[in-house]
Amino acid sequence: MDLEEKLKDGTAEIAVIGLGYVGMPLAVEVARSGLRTHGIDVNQKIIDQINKGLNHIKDVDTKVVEQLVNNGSFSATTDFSICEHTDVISICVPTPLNEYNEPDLSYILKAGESIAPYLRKGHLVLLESTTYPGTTEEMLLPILAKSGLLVDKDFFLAFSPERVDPGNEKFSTKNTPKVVGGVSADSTKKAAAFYSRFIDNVIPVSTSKVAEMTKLLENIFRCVNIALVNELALLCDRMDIDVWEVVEAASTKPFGFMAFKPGPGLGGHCIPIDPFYLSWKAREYGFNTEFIELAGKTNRMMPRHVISKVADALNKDQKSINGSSILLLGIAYKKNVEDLRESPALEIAEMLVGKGAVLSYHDPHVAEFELDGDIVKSVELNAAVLSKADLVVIVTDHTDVDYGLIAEKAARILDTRNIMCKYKSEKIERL
Ligand code: SAJ
Repeated sequence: MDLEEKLKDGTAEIAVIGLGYVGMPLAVEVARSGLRTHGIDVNQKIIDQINKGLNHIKDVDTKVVEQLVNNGSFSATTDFSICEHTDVISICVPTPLNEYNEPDLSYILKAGESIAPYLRKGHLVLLESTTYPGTTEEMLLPILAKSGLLVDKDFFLAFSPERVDPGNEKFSTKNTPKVVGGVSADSTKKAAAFYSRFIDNVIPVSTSKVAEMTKLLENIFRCVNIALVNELALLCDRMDIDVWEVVEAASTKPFGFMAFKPGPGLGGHCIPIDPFYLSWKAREYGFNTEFIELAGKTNRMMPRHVISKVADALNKDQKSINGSSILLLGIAYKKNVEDLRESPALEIAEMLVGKGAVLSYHDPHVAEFELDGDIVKSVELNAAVLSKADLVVIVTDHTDVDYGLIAEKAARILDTRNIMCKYKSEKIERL
């Protein structure tokens, strides 16, 4: 039977490679739609946890994982040979930058090499990892073709960008529209049929390159607009204009404007990284992506700007950073997540310690982290801790924090997220 028929009668089996913040929600949604799903990951600990019905991804409901594992719809393994018994293989592995700030496709290529020996007639292979246009067709397809099978004749291949927003309670894998573009029309059709089984709205596009570029536009749009408002924050600081009030006022425009907020810098493993996949590829075409480079430079300036604001705030109390006790509020890269990757708070912490601050932090989502080789643990947020601090620096605006207590007990506050906008007090400084 061909894939569409197996999808219709629910006998299709799916492999999801990479069980992180993209692969795990995807695998759970596929299994919930009634298709037998096999998670594949190189991390044996994750595999063992899942097979006990446990879950390591915050945005996934552990009860659902337990149910799916118990009823046999979902299981995990490190063994790629399971691909031989599946009809669809989805690759959701990381696409980081290497130490030269260049794309590191090693995880994608390794996944392709691991699949190729088990590729068989009728297989649909999907790449979901954010990457530069051309990766699916120019890098992954040749590896799969080593099997001797031919695309379209034997197997199908498409790219479909993930659109997972960590911590977003409104949009999940199921109700977020899904763009899909194949290396051929038939591949697009097969991929659209697969996703339509468990995603409400599937958007086919003409090629895998269009789908790859679509994702990059989405993330570059965010990176550039965040940089724009960060640059404005730097200028407003000099002009003594309240940038938060400016953004709020501009947000009243009912059309043609989308609000972004200044912040302490750009974190996460997508927005600071994905744009440089395109700027790297563009050089192959003799093209400089100026907006991306400038946005990167501006966003990278923000942690240092926070340090200068810390010095200004302490100065008001005739104090220096050196020797002052500073409490960082939030260390994760954005609110209500536990992820530290590329978090600007890490750079801010390092710089403050480097300048002699006596640093502590509170983050309800991050119990500890490594700072200059030492493990630092999150302190409890209470009156004693707050009154001991010369300055409280809000770096991540987690929802589950008692900002009233901070307003009452802290001697001075630097709020880099404007989360304390409703508290009017001389002791609250902002970006
Ligand atoms: N940030 C600002 N100002 C803003 C918005 C964000 O400073 O106005 C900062 C955040 O604090 C964070 C960084 O930018 O440090 C990135 O935040 P983000 O929410 O844009 O990025 P991610 O990586 O958590 O999630 C994004 C998704 N976000 C949204 O669409 C809202 C989406 O772009 C992608 O689906 C996802 O990255 C991905 O995997 O590419």
